[in-house]
Amino acid sequence: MRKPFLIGLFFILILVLSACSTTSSTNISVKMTDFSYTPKDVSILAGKEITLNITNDGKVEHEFVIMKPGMTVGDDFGPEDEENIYWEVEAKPGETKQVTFTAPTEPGVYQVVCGTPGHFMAGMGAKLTVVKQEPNS
Ligand SMILES: [Cu+2]
Repeated sequence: MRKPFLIGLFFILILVLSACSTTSSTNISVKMTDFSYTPKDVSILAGKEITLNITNDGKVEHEFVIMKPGMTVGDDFGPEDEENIYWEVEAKPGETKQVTFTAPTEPGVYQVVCGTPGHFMAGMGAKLTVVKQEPNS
């Protein structure tokens, strides 16, 4: 009774994992509005140079701040969080720009927040998933 269920679960897990890895890339696009990111979950390849196309469709300046591994801001981004920043970029209202950064070598889920006071509190947060590159891709 139990075994087929476990095997089924195993294959579902494989499917989910492979689906995730095919969507990760070295070229990502993120749109910022007042006050959210689209998409809210971005997947990139560990250790690679990443090209980020970022657009601010909001009426105020926004930031895309990647926190260091295991680091999260509390209720909102504050001065105490500055030292825990892995990488950041900001964009003015209506601005679109292309920037590059090197992805963390450590796979995992990294917190992304807007560093403008009150914005993270207003819901401006996202998730950056760093995955190891598939050996055959
Ligand atoms: Cu913001």
